[in-house]
Amino acid sequence: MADIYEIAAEVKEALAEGRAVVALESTLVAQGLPWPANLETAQGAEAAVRAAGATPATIAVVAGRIRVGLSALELEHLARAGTFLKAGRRDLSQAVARRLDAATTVSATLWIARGQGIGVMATGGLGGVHREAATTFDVSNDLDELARADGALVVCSGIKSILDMPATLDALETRGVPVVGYQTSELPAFLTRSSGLALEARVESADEAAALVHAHRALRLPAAVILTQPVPEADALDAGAMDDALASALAEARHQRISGKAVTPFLLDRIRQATEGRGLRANQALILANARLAGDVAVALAASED
Ligand code: PSU
Ligand code: MN
Repeated sequence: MADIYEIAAEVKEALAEGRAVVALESTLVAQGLPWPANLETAQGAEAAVRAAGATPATIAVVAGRIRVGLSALELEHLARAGTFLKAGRRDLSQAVARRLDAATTVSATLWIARGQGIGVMATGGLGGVHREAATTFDVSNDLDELARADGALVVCSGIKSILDMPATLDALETRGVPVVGYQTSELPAFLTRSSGLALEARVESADEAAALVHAHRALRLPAAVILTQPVPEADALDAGAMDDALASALAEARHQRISGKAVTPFLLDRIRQATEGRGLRANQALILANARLAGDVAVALAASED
């Protein structure tokens, strides 16, 4: 079973030399965004990590091998094929045993990254408590993995606003996961900038973020640290458009009895259609900005952990 993992040469080298590496998840490529915007975004996220001076490691399962860092051709295959399963942490064993192709969610990506000594990852919006979780029990596996990620840093634009944001914020508190605003005192709301929910921690710079993560690690606290920045202003969806699109998407999901892990991709797709591409632009822009910020903090962390 030694060859379950395949680590890209540049990632291996960067890790061996103690240089900054940023893990990128692949569910947003395979399930979260449509072709060809998904490939553009995946390439753009890698470029943003490089521009910060860090090495990107996009994580996915290809024919049952866990890949940390994909070639340009493999990245294109992931984006184009349309056949990759969506794998949370619990789906990894089956993907490996049956030699499947699978994209990894935040929970699976975090697990794999940490196993390789990669302590920083970027995504779009976190999974969390769904709006009807009181009856469906639909709570993303992301939350449990975030609770036990040993000081990994996850950079995002808050919790996907298709979810119950206040409940998710509370669930993160229960699990001891710090949620830190990057130049904001409010939880960003994924495609829109503000949720109206106050955050208790805030940093102004990548260096300050790195210092907070450093302290969290020195304390050996078991949870991840979430660093959250609002979608860039120019690309943000306005709150009214988002609310309307979301209300009809939720009604349709209920009507069609969409359940389990199909819920998130379904809702994102409907919102994109209802907002005529503005939702897509916002989603792409925030992913690129998060990759850049993750790169900046990873570089600052690598310097401080020398
Ligand atoms: N961010 C995006 N789009 C996405 C996701 C994040 O901009 O599609 C993915 C992440 O992989 C996250 C997953 O882990 O959605 C959550 O899915 P679920 O609610 O089924 O746990
Ligand atoms: Mn779910």
